[in-house]
Amino acid sequence: MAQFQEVTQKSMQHPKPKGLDLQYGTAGFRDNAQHLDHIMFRMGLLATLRSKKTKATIGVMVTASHNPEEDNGVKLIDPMGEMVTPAWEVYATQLANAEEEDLLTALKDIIEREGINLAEEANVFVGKDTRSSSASLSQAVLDGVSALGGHSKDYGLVTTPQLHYMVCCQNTQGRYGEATVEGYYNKLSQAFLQLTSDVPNRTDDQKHLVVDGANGIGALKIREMEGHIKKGLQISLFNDGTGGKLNYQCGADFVKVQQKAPADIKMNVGERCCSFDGDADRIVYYYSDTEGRFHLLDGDKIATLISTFLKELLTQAGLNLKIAVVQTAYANGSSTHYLEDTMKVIVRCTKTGVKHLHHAAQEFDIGVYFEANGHGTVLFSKAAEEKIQQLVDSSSSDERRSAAILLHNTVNLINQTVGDAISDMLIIEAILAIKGMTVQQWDAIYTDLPNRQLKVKVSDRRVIDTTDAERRTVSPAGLQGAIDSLVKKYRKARSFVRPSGTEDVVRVYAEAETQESADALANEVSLAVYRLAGGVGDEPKLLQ
Ligand code: G16
Repeated sequence: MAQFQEVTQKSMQHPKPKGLDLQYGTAGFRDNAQHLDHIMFRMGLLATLRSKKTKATIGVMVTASHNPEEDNGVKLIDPMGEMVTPAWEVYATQLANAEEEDLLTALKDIIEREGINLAEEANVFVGKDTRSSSASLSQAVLDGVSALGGHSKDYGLVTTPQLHYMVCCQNTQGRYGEATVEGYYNKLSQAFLQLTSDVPNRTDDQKHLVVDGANGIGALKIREMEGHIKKGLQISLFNDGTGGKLNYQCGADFVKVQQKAPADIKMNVGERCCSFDGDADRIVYYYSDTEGRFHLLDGDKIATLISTFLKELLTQAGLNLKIAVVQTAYANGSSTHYLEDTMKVIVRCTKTGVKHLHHAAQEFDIGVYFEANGHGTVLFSKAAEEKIQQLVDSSSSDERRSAAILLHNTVNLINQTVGDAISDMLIIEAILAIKGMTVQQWDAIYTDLPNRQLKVKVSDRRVIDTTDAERRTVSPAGLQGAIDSLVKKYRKARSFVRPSGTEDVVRVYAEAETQESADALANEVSLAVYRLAGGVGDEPKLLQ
């Protein structure tokens, strides 16, 4: 077939280095950008097949998110704007790793197994982040799409959540919104301004927010959006990409893991600050107190703030909807206790990776999901949205209807397709404004258990296998026993390890009653990983 000839020919311009084997990770392929040209071409092919199969538009985002500038990666987006279904992750890996001479066989295998009609139309939306490698890699995706006769639309520089949003808008024929960047700004800013318009006497200080753009795409997009929201929010933007390096000493991952403010940011005492990550799908908040101590408000605190707000509104609106919070093993123990014991909401724990949390959140009328690293959003079931809308349209008592209007605007402000730093920032700002709450009051809802995250280099991180939503290891032999004994040494302690799906490291998490204990436990568990799971290089250094 002519299409297959075209694939073979174009593939020669994007050759696979022989023997290179890459795995589909937590959120797609991610590696040094120099290894990814063939992967991008092939993901263009795969997205085209997925589009033919689903008869819908598919998205391909070129980004390595929180990773350093020299890395890159690709995220595939399914019709409703969610991450691609896990069954197709397997195809992605097969296609990515087929040697050049086996590429057509791998392609035909997917076509046959999925019963794809090649005559079907295909549409693929493509976006990219600001990395220097992203331009040529996104061209490779476009080449893959055209090789199989698909149509593509290149959105150029967009945040990951913006591309998820476009895909959803397109496949819902505009019901979710207009599939343009301007449409995204209009939808979110209108909802934000409506939510905050009735809040009396907000001072300029209360409207002010310091934003760390991680020197990435989020900085560009917040600049574009600023004009739409300035009546309700005044932003001081740092790490806007004009000087510093992407994600270097800045960004949500740096702030969360290092538990300190980004370099090159001006933070006054008590001032609300937030950091995006490299593709603006994560956000964390922070401030420093009068003693100069740094306070982090991570994904757990964000989930608590949002779920408390929604629960109160549901009560005021008299709506009986089931609300749950979905977390991962990284969730601070204090947050889980607070949500379950004080807030009385259902809490679920899944494996790391937004796709897992998203799926679990879909089981509830309202599913609030957040990873501690600041990646998360809220999902509203169709029934929940309808009940809210009915109340907005009704002539029920003022209090019930006012609560329903707030809920309605909240639904419009949230990007339900995936975690979105811009949308999350606006919902947090709106909630703080409506509740007249300072960042310190938000922080005081519960106190985090001190915690520490470390990374350990091993020769093959796949030797670590986990179970129970990654809270326990099943291999290598002896590791879980060693962790259990170490945890027993400390009060209120917990620790787990898991192989990262975005970096070539094993991640170690520990929490305990004091910071000294959390640090010591993290150190000791790192050493156990190093010794039992094939550590490379020097033994992990002890934290001082
Ligand atoms: C991606 C995923 C997140 C995950 C993070 C770290 O985020 O979307 O769900 O928490 O990687 O994953 P891991 O611990 O497996 O490296 P991002 O923002 O980097 O795309």
